[in-house]
Amino acid sequence: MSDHSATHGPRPPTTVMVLAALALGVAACSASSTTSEPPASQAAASQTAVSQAPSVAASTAAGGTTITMSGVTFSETEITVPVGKVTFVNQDSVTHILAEGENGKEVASPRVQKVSVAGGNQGDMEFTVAGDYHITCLVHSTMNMEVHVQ
Ligand SMILES: [Cu+2]
Repeated sequence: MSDHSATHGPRPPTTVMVLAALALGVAACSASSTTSEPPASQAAASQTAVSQAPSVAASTAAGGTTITMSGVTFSETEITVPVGKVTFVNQDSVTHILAEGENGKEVASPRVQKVSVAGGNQGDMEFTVAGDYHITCLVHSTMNMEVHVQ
């Protein structure tokens, strides 16, 4: 008879090491290099479109750019516009809440006031400072676009 030595030793806990590495990777993703101080108390009055009748032909809004939201998607993923307002036309039946941010989350110090646009309505975002903006919908995190203001 041969000698059956013990071959069932404890296995090394490799999964624990992988998890630790993942945690370190996540923690290293916080980069904060912006030192700008936005005038937060400036955009308080933007509800001026109450008295206007709902005009469907919004593609030629005077002095502005129009983005259409349909099928829970922006009509453009990236636009370049002058300083001023951008009009968002909601052709969906659901409300879209537009804000500066990404993936459904507003940035900590937004430079543009968020706007809630009910289904079938339209709303404006006022871009008063040149720069690059990520715009997202606080209701639908998959709605993301970029606005380059110059
Ligand atoms: Cu939305």
